[in-house]
Amino acid sequence: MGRNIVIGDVHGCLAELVDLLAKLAPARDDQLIFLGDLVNRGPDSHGVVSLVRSLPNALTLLGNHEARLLQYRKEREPKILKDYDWETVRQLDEQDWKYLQGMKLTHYMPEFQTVCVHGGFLPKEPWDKQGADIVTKIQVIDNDGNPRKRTEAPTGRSWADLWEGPPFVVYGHTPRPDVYRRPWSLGLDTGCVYGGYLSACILPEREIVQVAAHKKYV
Ligand SMILES: [Mn+2]
Repeated sequence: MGRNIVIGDVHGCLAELVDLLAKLAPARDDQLIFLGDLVNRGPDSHGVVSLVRSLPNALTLLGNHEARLLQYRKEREPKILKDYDWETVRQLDEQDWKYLQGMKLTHYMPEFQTVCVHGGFLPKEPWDKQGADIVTKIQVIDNDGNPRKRTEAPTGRSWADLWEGPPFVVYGHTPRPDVYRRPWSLGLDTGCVYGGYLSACILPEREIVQVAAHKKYV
C-alpha cells in the first residue's frame, strides 16, 4: 500500500511545489491530497494547477480562493473578485477551471480516522454537516461562538484549540511559522508564499516534510 501525503497551501508557488515533490518522490501508488488554495498571491497559479492536474493519484480540496474564483465564474460579478484574483483569472485555462470545479470540501480516511479540509470545522458540531462557507474559511471562533477570520476577531481562539476528535483533522488556510500540532489536529499552512515553508504530512505517522520558499512573494 502506498503512502498518504497531505500537502498544504501552495498559492502559486510552483518552484517550491516542484522542490517538495522531488523531496517526497511519490510512487505510483502514493495518494496525494492537496489542502486547497493552489492559486493566488504567488507567481504561477496556472503552473501549479496544471502540474497538480497531471499528477497520478492526486486530489485537491476546495480552498476559499478557489471558491471565490468559481463564484465569479458562475455569476460574472466583478465585485466578487479581489485585486489579485484578476491575474489568476487571466492565467487559468479551461482545463484548470474544470479541475477547480471538481474540488471536494473534505477527504475522510476511515483507516486513520482522519479528515482533511482547507480551513477547519466549528467545534462541537458534526464535521460532515458543515458547509463550504465554514470549512473553507474558518480560522478562529469569536466570543459568540461564530466562525471568523483572525483579522475579524483578533481575540478569538483558533478552532483547532477547541476541536476534540475523533476524527483527527489535517488542514491549511491559517499560516503560521511552523506546523501547528494539537491533540486532534495538525495545521499544515506554513506560509510558503510569505517566505516560509511548503509543508507536507505523511499519514498515518504524521511525518512532516518541508521545503523553504525561494523568496518572499507577498
Ligand atoms: Mn485559505
